[in-house]
Amino acid sequence: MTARSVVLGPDVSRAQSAGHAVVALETTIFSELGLPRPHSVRALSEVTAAVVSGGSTPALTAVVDGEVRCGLEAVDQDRICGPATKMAARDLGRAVAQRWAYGATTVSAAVTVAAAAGVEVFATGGIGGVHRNAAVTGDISADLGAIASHPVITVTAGAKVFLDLERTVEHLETLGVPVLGWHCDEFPAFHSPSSGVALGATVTSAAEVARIADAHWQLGGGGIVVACPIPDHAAIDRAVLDGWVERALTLTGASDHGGPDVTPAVLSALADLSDGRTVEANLVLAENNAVVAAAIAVELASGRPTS
Ligand code: PSU
Ligand code: MN
Repeated sequence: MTARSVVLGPDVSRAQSAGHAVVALETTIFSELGLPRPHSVRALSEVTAAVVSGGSTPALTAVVDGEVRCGLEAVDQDRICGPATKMAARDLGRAVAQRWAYGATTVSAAVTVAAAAGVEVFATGGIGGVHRNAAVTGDISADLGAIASHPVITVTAGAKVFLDLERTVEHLETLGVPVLGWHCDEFPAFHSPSSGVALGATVTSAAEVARIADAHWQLGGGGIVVACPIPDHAAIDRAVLDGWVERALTLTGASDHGGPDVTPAVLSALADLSDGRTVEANLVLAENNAVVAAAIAVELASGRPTS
């Protein structure tokens, strides 16, 4: 995909010509597939505001009326927070050719769009990964391969605890993706800061991430993951979380099958079982990731020549 096949929003276009920082965002999290209303509306405003207060321009990614967009300033909130068709990277071409009215990006689609638009930093809540039953179902999120293929930094609160986090980290290693722990040396478990899965790579500043990314890309490297634990005040106790996860996996039948419906179904079951606590945690971690992503984008932009 060439840059011309992505339509830039006005703010994103202005920021890019001025050499200012831009942070790409996925839109599945803000749709009915990611968070229930009114939480989705709050998440959308808090995450975009966090990017702005971090000195960067938010670039929401989606397909709108058959066009791949990077920057949805002109698209109304109802559309972004409404029902959506979930798009992985492989669905982008079909969404354009079939002129979908609205397609929400998952991580794999968002990093693809970001790379095509020349945006180097991307923030999400949590990436997809290797599902616990992958040995049976073969369900490994397309997020991992897409992250590996594009020179974009993905800032994420690890991956959801209902995945196999050890195999997710192993798979990222196989694909050659550096996974940098943000002030931590363990892969975070989304709603909970620690998973017990060691990373062996810790970073403590946005400038350090920017230096690593520049060196990685000069050598032809692809994507980088910055793994950012949920702030303590919103973290959920691991034993409590594990109980909800077991029940959510059973209730949704997720142990027996894979596919794109699994992640939204399990997230929704977790929200019900936890009486909304997982949703609250999701909001806090998504906003925190946006703050970290903005700081990294500002560092990268400061080292780039302006056009
Ligand atoms: N994490 C969330 N909410 C979400 C997702 C992740 O808290 O909605 C979405 C992201 O868009 C991610 C996708 O890219 O789920 C992964 O889906 P799958 O496991 O089907 O690849
Ligand atoms: Mn899947």
